[in-house]
Amino acid sequence: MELFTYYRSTSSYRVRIALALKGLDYTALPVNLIAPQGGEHKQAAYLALNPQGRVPALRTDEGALLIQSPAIIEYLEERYPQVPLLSSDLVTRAHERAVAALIACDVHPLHNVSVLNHLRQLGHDEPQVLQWIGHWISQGLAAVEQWVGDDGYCFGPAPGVADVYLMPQLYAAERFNLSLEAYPRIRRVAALATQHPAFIKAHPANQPDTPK
Ligand SMILES: N[C@@H](CCC(=O)N[C@@H](CS)C(=O)NCC(=O)O)C(=O)O
Repeated sequence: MELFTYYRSTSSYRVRIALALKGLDYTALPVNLIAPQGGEHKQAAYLALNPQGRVPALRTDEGALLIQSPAIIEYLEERYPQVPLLSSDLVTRAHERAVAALIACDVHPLHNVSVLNHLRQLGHDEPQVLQWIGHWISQGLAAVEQWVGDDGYCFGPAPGVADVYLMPQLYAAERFNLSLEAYPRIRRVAALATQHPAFIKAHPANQPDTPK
């Protein structure tokens, strides 16, 4: 498989964690979102693959090109079920998917690069942009804190899809200097995941395009 990825992209990071948890090999094809001559994701070569001009995109072993991290992660779950990322219990699966949707639909899109640039174009200064980011991330994490379980990862002893979405969101929170003090359950999950080899492998600090 080939993954079009950017080291700091939280959507790419989700897919990297899912691949690593499942022990799947892939070639990383970095797409520089902040190249000085203009982001590579907006150039014709990449737009021909993904007309939305965003990362990640995954080329499967069979040559299909997939976009949108939730669709890619579901594909991986169905195609490579050996290490499941969803519980066998239907209600727990719904809880896990709720965390994924909360982050992917209600938090991350509000602090995506293009959304922040649009705020700047509308005249908002950096403190206002940071306040916007902090508002939405904090609101989302406060809800996740109430939703996850009392021990282990988000929903039990093994990492699953909720953790796949949560850890990149925490990376974004850290990037924007947001405190996790108010979220003890989330901090417990983070303490476990930061020691897990799959999460370490997928981390933005450990990618081929990470600035040295
Ligand atoms: N819903 C998409 C979001 C993808 C997305 O927004 N990716 C960001 C990086 S995390 C991106 O490519 N941003 C470029 C831009 O907004 O111009 C997914 O989950 O794959």
